[in-house]
Amino acid sequence: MLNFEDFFGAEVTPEIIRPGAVLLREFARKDAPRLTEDVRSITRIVPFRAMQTQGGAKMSLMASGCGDLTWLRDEPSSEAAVYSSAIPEGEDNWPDMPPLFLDLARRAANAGGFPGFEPNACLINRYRPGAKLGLHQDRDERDDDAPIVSVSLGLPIIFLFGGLERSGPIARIPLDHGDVVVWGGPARLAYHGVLPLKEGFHPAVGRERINLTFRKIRT
Ligand code: MD3
Ligand code: FE
Repeated sequence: MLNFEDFFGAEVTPEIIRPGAVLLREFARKDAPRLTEDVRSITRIVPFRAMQTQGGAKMSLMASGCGDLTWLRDEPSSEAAVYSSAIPEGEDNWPDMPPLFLDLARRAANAGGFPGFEPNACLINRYRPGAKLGLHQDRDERDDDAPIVSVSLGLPIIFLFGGLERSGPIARIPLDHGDVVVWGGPARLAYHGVLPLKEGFHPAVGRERINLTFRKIRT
């Protein structure tokens, strides 16, 4: 069931970018300070690490994560991608998803028209000035029925949103602190990326942008 207050509450009006892609401007603004604190607690346990592309190239963003399972691509791998329940150092598991993460992801998915979303992983990307993310598809969750919910914190960035083929036209969408986007249905496998982060300083987050992506990974 769609939640009436999430959909029609005074706080946000959902903007449909394209079928399946719903922008909830400032949806996470109120929760941003606690979300940022939770990110800092997680990255004290699992520090941000440099990641690599499928081709083994070093990426400019750094990543951490939490949940049952999360993304690991910080080593060259013959596999397209690796999800592991163990942190790279071994021994311990990834930190649990903080209750606020889960709650926010569920509320956002609901407001975006994807009720019943139960993410089991959250990838945390960190961009410092100059960091970018090339056009790609997210295919590694092995569950295309579930949407991805993304939350932007800190410095603003220009998000690139293409179609199902790399060669198609690409929309530029500015994303700012507290903006949430739900990507599901026909938008789930669209090509996307971000332009290099511009220099700046955000009062709550500092000289960086943090992006949370909530995912349901089929194990
Ligand atoms: C559209 N992250 O981690 S979030 C990623 O800003 C990733 O860090 C970007 O792309 C970032 O894979 C973009 C927005 C996003 C996430 C997943 C999508 C947009 C998407 C999946 C399908 C279509
Ligand atoms: Fe992606």
